[in-house]
Amino acid sequence: MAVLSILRYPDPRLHRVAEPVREVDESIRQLVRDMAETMYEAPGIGLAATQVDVHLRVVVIDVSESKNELQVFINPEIVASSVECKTYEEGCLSVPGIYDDVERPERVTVKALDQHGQAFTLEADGLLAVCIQHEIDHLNGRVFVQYLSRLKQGRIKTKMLKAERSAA
Ligand code: QAP
Ligand code: CO
Repeated sequence: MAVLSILRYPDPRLHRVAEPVREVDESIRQLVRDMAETMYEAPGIGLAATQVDVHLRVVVIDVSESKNELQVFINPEIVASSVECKTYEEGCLSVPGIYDDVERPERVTVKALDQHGQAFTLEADGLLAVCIQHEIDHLNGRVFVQYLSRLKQGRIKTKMLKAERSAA
């Protein structure tokens, strides 16, 4: 197991579109274990492979209070979304310290493979629904700040670049 380093916005690699996993093999299971360890260590509730500079369609999520309910989504696809939307204050491990409101469908049905290559379908609402949509966006090269105004995006970019410089 290993804690992987997380790309920080505005790193251009966060905008790459991830490739589907062809076969869920031991190397994918190793990636899932490393991503889970990275997410728990952060700590966070969701992480997409894109954020650790692996451009494959793999997501890990744990929205439980006890942090022992890992959910793995390989090649996730949203097959249905509710018309009703809900606003949630989102954050992101790739944009530390920044939280803002994003509106998304309130419920989604997601189809994916688990770490054994077994297909499953899940209906999600609440925080899990927000998290799944946020993480699938990462696989498509989209970071939540892109839902905010241009003005806010610019301010966030400047703030992140300054923080990066003072950390170096
Ligand atoms: C995505 O985000 C998410 O700024 C997962 O300093 C967020 O785990 C989905 C984190 C909200 C739904 C709602 C953020 C940790 C963690 C920070 C995360 C920070 C430290 C974010
Ligand atoms: Co994120």
